[in-house]
Amino acid sequence: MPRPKRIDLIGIATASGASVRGCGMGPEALRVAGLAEALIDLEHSVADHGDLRRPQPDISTNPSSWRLPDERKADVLELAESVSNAGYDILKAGHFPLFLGGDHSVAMGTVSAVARHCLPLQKPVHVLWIDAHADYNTPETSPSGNLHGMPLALLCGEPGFNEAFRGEWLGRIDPGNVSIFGARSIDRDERRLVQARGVDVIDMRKIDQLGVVAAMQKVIDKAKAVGAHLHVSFDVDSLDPAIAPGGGTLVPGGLSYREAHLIMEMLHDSGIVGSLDVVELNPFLDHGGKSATLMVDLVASLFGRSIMGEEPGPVEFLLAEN
Ligand code: 4U7
Ligand code: MN
Ligand code: MN
Ligand code: MN
Repeated sequence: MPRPKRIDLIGIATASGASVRGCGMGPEALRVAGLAEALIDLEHSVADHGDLRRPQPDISTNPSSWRLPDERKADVLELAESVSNAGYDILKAGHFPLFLGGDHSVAMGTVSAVARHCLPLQKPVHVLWIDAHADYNTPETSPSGNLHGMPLALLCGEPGFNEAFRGEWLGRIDPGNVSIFGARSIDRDERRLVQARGVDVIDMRKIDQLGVVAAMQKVIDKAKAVGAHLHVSFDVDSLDPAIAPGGGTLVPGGLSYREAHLIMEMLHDSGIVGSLDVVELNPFLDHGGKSATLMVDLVASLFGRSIMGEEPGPVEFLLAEN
């Protein structure tokens, strides 16, 4: 039986990296859907730090629309810095940080926190990016200018980000230690970049062909082989829109209900997940809390909830059967 964890929740209530507003309400929707209660029910202890302070109000220079991406950049960077510092403190205290987004630009801060924490410990960091998108655009390749499509490129040290993006808060990861899981929408120049850097992209076709168990087991084995801290960044749009309509950048053909639960169960059994983001949940677009409730159930699976209340045999055994 794995030991109970001390899990620290921290909300980053922002949509500044996205073109669609509403995911700033994500942290509260996850709380209302019973996130802390689900974790406590699994015998973990939970501390909720509340939401980090928003740097600026959501006012637009053009009252009829959301502000332009450039006008939102300062918010994204201020938040990235405070997320990185808050996450670093949680990790240093030996707790498990559970970051509640917010749009996916918040991962500039969350992954930085993990990278900064692990660097002096000489512990490699593996990032598992569960997403319909690759989020590997740079300001030069991005078709939209939205920063939620760029966090991995920044974290992997891609050129094209100006000095505004640098600072003590920024941690670095190796693109060879990134696995993108569930992708089905990658922009042309973005695809060239991930290919050139050797990022491991487990797209939906691979998942369909290999099966989700073999596909996820490869990621876990790769991270385990180097003794990595596994950071999981879960974008709600990785899920099929039919089961998770609460997102601003939905793409058909996503992970099914059972596939998503199974990968979370496998991640739990791996014992190597050290931090988690739940991002891009948009309660304004959700249908009656459906996506928020599903996300809470998926997080519960990652923290040990199982149908029979016990661990099944190792997944290696299931694979060895034929
Ligand atoms: B998300 C996009 F062009 N690639 O860069 C972009 F398709 O965090 C979408 O994964 C990015 O939801 C989606 O704007 C970011 C677009
Ligand atoms: Mn994303
Ligand atoms: Mn996405
Ligand atoms: Mn999105």
